[in-house]
Amino acid sequence: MLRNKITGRYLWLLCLISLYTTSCNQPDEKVERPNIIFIMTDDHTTQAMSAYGSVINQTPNMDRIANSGIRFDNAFVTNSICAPSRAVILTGKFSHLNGVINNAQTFDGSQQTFPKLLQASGYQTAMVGKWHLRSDPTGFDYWNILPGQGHYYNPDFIEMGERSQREGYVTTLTTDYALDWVDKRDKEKPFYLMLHHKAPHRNWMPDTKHLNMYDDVDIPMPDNFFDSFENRGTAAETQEMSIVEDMYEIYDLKLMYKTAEKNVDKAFERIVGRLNPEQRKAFDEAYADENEAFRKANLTGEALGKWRYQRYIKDYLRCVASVDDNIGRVLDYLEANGLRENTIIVYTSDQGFYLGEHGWFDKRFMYEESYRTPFIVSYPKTIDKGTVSEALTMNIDVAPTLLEYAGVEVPDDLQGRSLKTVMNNQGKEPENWREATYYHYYEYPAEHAVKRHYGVRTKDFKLMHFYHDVNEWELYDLRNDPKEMKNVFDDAAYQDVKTELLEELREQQKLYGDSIQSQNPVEMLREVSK
Ligand code: SGN
Ligand code: CA
Repeated sequence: MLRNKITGRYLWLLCLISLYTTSCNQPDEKVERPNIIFIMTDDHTTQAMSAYGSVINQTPNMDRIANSGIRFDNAFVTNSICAPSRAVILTGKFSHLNGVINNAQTFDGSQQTFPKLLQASGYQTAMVGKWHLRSDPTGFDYWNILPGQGHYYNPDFIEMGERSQREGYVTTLTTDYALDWVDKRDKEKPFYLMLHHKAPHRNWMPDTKHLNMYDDVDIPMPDNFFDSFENRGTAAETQEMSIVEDMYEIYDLKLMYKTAEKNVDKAFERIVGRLNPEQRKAFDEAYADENEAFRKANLTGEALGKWRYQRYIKDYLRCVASVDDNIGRVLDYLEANGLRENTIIVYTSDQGFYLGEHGWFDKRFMYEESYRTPFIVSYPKTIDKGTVSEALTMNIDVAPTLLEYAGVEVPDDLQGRSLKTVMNNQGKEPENWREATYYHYYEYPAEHAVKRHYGVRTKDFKLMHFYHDVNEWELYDLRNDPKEMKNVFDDAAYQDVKTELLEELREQQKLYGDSIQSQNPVEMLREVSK
């Protein structure tokens, strides 16, 4: 009897406690919140992903993510360059508001970011790999980052403020550290992990195990590789990102032996100086025969262009292969530990990249290849397998999307829109979805000489304005000219489209609070350092 009374009271107390915790803890702890892994590469573009129909390589592990979830075919960045893209993702705000308009600026880590909001709501948070925002990461329980651009071989890492050199290949090490953290986490709480790879950023140094991949094949070349830039503006013509003219023979193309005795490129020497003797031997041997044959062949003109393209693209794809292998390790880990079902996995890049289109490497332009970014998401619990979405999205949407999935209120000042409805509804856009995306690039004068520009893109057209030391407009009909080879801004047949897009541009600038004047002229004049 007495025993029953005590049990009764105890149960009543338990009920009270549980009622209290349910109403006080936001969000409702009874609902299991998803884990989130946000994987981002540096300069990986959709043309080199089989999930997006690549004709030059296979990425089977990235396909595992896409096939088990959703692929966004119209995912764009707001400013196609590294640090700005990262700041946009963290804050959900355009560059002119988050303070990082180019790679030279330091991210103010005291501002609101979505990892901070996740952390405050009870998530364990970690950031591993390339960070590139100059200030230390904030909002993470654990961080282990590459200083600046980081190195491919035996890179330094800064782990919670302590810098040391690690032995190994950067993509594998970054994955190792990320998985170690996931493994050691508090298993009672959901986690959020940012896993940021350096690869496949310039100067494309493959892991030793991939050095001979693609040795015996010819990678197809884009048909506009030898572009004459007719019917385009000054900016496309005066850029310095040509594979033929602007790539360094030693640093980029690994022609170590061409001028080895007299003129070894100093930057490259410093980088290969990090390799241990075994790595160095594998590296040197991998290129030796081809370099020798190249030296004897004395190629010129188109033949030289083709050779340079093959050397570039193969190294780029070899770096991608390592990313893909390591994504496979992450997926295997999640599957082996029963975490696949309740983990949202995002795979994206800080922007797209040119793989020889227009004869280019690098990014920065609002032209399709560097404007579009890969964006695939898997969350088996609510996203149907094999979904494809045409919805126009931007990287400002990452923050609100992940906050909403985590059950955290999305602050009003975020400029992006949550993609949760799109994802949970077979990729379909709600009726009031945006009809255009907005872009603004500022880093000029700077490396690669891509002029400042801003613009809007609808599903069918793109309008761009290049400014600062030029004043030129470009308009492309993406339905009939998807490779953007002909500017139709002054074409009489497009006058109505032009008027509409100019109006759209004004609306977008109003919506996001941007204008050419929003830049800080003093900051703009600072030399952009590497
Ligand atoms: C380095 C590269 C550039 C590249 C920028 C920005 N040059 O400066 O080719 O555009 O990074 O890249 S290098 O000689 O140092 O390799 S970003 O992805 O970090 O924005
Ligand atoms: Ca980048």
